[in-house]
Amino acid sequence: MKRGALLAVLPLVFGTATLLTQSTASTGHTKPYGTAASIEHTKPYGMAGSGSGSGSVGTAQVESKGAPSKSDGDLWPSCWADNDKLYAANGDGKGFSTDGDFADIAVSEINGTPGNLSGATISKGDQVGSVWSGAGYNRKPTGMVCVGDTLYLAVQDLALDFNDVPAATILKSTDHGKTWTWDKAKPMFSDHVFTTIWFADFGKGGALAPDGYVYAYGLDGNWRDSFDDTVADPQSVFLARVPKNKVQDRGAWKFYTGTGWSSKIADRKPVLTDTRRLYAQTYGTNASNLSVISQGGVTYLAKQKRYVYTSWTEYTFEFYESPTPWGPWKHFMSKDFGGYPWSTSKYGGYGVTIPSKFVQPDGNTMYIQANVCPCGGGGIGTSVYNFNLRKLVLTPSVETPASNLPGSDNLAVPTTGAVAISKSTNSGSLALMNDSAKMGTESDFDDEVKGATWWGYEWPAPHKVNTVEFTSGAVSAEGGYFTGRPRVQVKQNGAWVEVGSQTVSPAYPGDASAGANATYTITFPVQETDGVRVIGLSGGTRSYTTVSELVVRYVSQLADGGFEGTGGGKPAWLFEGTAANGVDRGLGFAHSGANNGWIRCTCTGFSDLYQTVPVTPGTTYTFGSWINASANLPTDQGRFGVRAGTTDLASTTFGSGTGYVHHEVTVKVPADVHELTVYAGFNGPNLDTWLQVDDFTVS
Ligand SMILES: [Ca+2]
Ligand SMILES: [Ca+2]
Ligand SMILES: [Ca+2]
Repeated sequence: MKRGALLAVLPLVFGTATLLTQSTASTGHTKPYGTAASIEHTKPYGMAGSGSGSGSVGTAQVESKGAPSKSDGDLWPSCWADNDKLYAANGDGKGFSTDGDFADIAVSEINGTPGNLSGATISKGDQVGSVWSGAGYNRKPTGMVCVGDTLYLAVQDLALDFNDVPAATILKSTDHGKTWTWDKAKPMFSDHVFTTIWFADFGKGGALAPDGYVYAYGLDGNWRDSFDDTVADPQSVFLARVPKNKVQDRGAWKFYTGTGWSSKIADRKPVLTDTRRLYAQTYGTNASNLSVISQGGVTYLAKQKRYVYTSWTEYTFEFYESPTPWGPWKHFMSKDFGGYPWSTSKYGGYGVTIPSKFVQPDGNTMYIQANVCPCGGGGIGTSVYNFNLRKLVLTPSVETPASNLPGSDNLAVPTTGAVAISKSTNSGSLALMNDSAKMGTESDFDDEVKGATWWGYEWPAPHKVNTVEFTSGAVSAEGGYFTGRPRVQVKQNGAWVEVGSQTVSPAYPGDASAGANATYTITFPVQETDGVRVIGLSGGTRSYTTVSELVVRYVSQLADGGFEGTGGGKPAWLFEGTAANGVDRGLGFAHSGANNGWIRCTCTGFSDLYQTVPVTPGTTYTFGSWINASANLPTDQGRFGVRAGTTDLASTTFGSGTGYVHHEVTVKVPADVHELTVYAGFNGPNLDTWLQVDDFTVS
């Protein structure tokens, strides 16, 4: 379908009874789909209006678990020095010399590649920072940057209960991390302002830096959501920069003001604010109502010309991208590992970073470092308390128009580049969604008392789609089904939008009787999109849904041929001419079901309802419709037919009748024609004339 044609939308018209009859039975004013807006705010991509411009992230795939290294500790901010070694600092652990002593902070030198790492602890404890705030606080590493072979390390005071960050400073090493120097008289940052600091990672020695500055990101208050709200939860990221040879000179720092740079820290304005709250309520007793801006990292991906900020919450990774260090930052992924307990095959983590050293030559494949503390709520055996890497693949978006032709192909098979997405995944894998088998079950039970639940796909490039076949997994009283009806949304310019004129077959019961491993086919008007998902309210006493297969197709079909579709978006049927037009809903005028389309006027000229249908060249199709024409329609002035562009391929005429009459035409699609337009209308006799139409078919 041409997207331009969709602009000539036919608004859904309710309460048309007064036009067609004298009846006042106008029950159609209730918006049939008011739930759509109420769910919008829970969509994962909460940055409204964020476009997926060329070069932005198209799909993101992150492993549900990492690979351990022989090391001990957490946080691990790192940098890649000119000597080709990776340096990283850990909190509360021995570092890479696991036969050494425990330290509250340590620095290690790391060699090797993901899966084959080795290293040694080179400094620790009082060699690496001061505690400024007295008893009740620890020193924690939050950021590291290599300027050539000079290392800088940001160290903060963190309350022992992890809920307060009053001070931070920056250490320097010119001997590859063995010894560190800093002003021991006072911290560079205090009063909870800019006290969680990390640096933009510009690759080996900072070689990819755009200028002569070191860029430093900072949070106020705490390093993540303050569970006890001792201090404000961070919801904004601030940015500063300093000439790379003056990193420890606090007076040389300048803070981003939204339009420029100021020496006054009070002038700083956020480069990113995200006020979303995740896991507003959980069934368990673990942390809830989590803010999403946390101590992470920013890594520059030179091939993609993108900055990626890796944030996280207790249960999720929250990733953002930007073309510059100062924005605009756009949220592109919420990877939800579910509430606790986690398992050894699925866990998230904190202190999330992408070490530039392990960005692969393709520019898309990289590794995430994240940790899980045995002190946390992850559950027995789920501690990941070492330098731990998992693969992340960020595939840039491709903005070439969709070119797929109608057919029987499943557009969700992995070879199309489809990446499965969901609210969360209980097992850690979504592989069963597109393995062509409608058996087994995956659930998004995740301990959240959640509203929206979804299963879908994203592609790097747009596809035309008009059918989704959703097959459930296991069902119980706890969940496994949608309350109400699952609906289809598609991604447009990075935001999820509702699709109009959806029909579900068989009818979805909206409760547990929807059944296990049962397939529901949702059809809708052709959408050109780089993402599609089935979304709805999660059912059961533990509010989750299940899936065993989700197929996406672009097929030769009419959308909403019976006018029974739901959804607040663009309708399937378009209109041309001067007559009034709309849909009768529940007025008793339908040929079948509750609704029918209509046109009516006292006018001249041709008016019709029409729809463009994807077809295959050389194939023969039969189009049908049931039409009821009013008494004033002269013989042969009604017309039902099929055209290619403006060329009529086949049509049949009719005049007034005494009820619904079936009309049918058969056409063979000419070469190189991939869409036909089916229509029903009349030449107005300048007398009050109407058509009721229903049950369009194509076969
Ligand atoms: Ca809080
Ligand atoms: Ca499957
Ligand atoms: Ca109908």
